[in-house]
Amino acid sequence: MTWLGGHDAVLEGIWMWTDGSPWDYTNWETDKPDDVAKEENCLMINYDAHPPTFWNDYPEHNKLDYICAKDAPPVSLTFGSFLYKCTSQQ
Ligand SMILES: [Ca+2]
Ligand SMILES: [Ca+2]
Repeated sequence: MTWLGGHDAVLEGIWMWTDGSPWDYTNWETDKPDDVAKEENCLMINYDAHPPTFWNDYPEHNKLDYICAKDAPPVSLTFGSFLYKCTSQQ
């Protein structure tokens, strides 16, 4: 399970990126986001969905690996090379 930099912590149901990028793409699993117990405000990927690239909202008190984005180059690259993994478990 891995954090991406998305959240709806400011206003429930309004998702945004922590770096201010436009929220112009989503890849939610079919029944997500579901805000279980009204405490799921952060965007998680790489969990037991099929495929694991689907997104889920998840409570922010969980400590997970995370991914940060680098500036995109002017050419289109694959998902894996577009993202940069900053660190391992905190
Ligand atoms: Ca939420
Ligand atoms: Ca959820």
